[in-house]
Amino acid sequence: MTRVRAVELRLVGLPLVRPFRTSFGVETEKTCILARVETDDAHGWGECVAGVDPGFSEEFNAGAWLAIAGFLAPALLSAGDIGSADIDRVFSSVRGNPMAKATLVNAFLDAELRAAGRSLAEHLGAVQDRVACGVSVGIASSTESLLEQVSGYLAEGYRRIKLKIEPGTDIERVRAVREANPEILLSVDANAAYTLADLDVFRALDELGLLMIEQPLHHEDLLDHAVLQEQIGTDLCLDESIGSAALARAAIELGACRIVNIKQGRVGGLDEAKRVHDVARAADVPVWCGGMLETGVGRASNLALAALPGFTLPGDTSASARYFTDDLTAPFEMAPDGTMAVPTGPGIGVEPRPDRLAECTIRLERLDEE
Ligand code: NPG
Repeated sequence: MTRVRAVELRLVGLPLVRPFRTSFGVETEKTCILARVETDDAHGWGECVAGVDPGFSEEFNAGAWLAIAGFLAPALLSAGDIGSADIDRVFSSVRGNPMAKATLVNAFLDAELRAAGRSLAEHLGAVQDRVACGVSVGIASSTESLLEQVSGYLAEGYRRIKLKIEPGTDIERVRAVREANPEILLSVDANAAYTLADLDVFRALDELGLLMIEQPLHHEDLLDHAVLQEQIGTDLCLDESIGSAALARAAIELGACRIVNIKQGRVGGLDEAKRVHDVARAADVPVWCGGMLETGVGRASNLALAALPGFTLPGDTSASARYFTDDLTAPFEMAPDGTMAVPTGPGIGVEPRPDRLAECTIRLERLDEE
């Protein structure tokens, strides 16, 4: 049990090595909120996975900042002596806002684990010390450029290629990648850009030996996903639809997916992510760790999560160099066999480098105990 004395919020911006285009927009810079929580015993870091605009989810940086500074941080600062198991109760007066909540939930957990000298991986129940890495390839300007990017990533050792698709930029592109690489683990991610009226597209994709089709339909359409899953052989995977362990249970029981993408930031933090893992595992549904172009702070948490036993598919846990020329932390590197080491130090096991952090900071606000 410990007391939170201060919460420091920053907005940081890091240029991406190449623009990342999805069916909902293009990003050229990673801009996110980082929180540093100070307790009586230690400090801890949390990264918010919200983006600049509400394209992927309802949450976005400016809104998440208000939710944290206006409600969540004050609740934490006035909570008295607490442990990470109490955080759901401390935040119970704020509905939704899982990305904003995850920022502080994870930062508090990091501080608690640092104080206890325990790693996040150990806390979550990790069973591996290295995890298999995949890479997510944004919508390219041409098929040639896509093929070139894919070959580059395969040469680096990535074990699974995920292609972003959108209506009109799908079957032909995916087929070209499959024909050039008949044996690789290949998946596609639509970020909810289709409807059941696009059944022909899914039937065509179904012929391409894909590992999964991720989030084809609107995030609220669990029933339509179940209908689609019945029509095709390829496993559906859900991402945006899985906002909590309860939703994971509903999606699995409805037959809306056969694979779950777990993003700790999307479900309200690391402990809820573990509960999503447990629900899926109990139903024999494989999971993998999604990514949100995180800096080293979020990446460290993702790697610990991806080391749990149910994570049997390669995650979007790519090397720092896939995103940034200079990460906030020491760079995460992938071995030529396509695996990355799970951090072993206390808490998330990494720390932003002060000089790089200062360089990337756009906005800073400190909230102290009253
Ligand atoms: O490697 O971190 C990564 C990116 C993986 O494709 C990826 N993320 O829809 O899952 C997604 C997508 C994303 C990125 C979504 C950023 C929202 C923001």
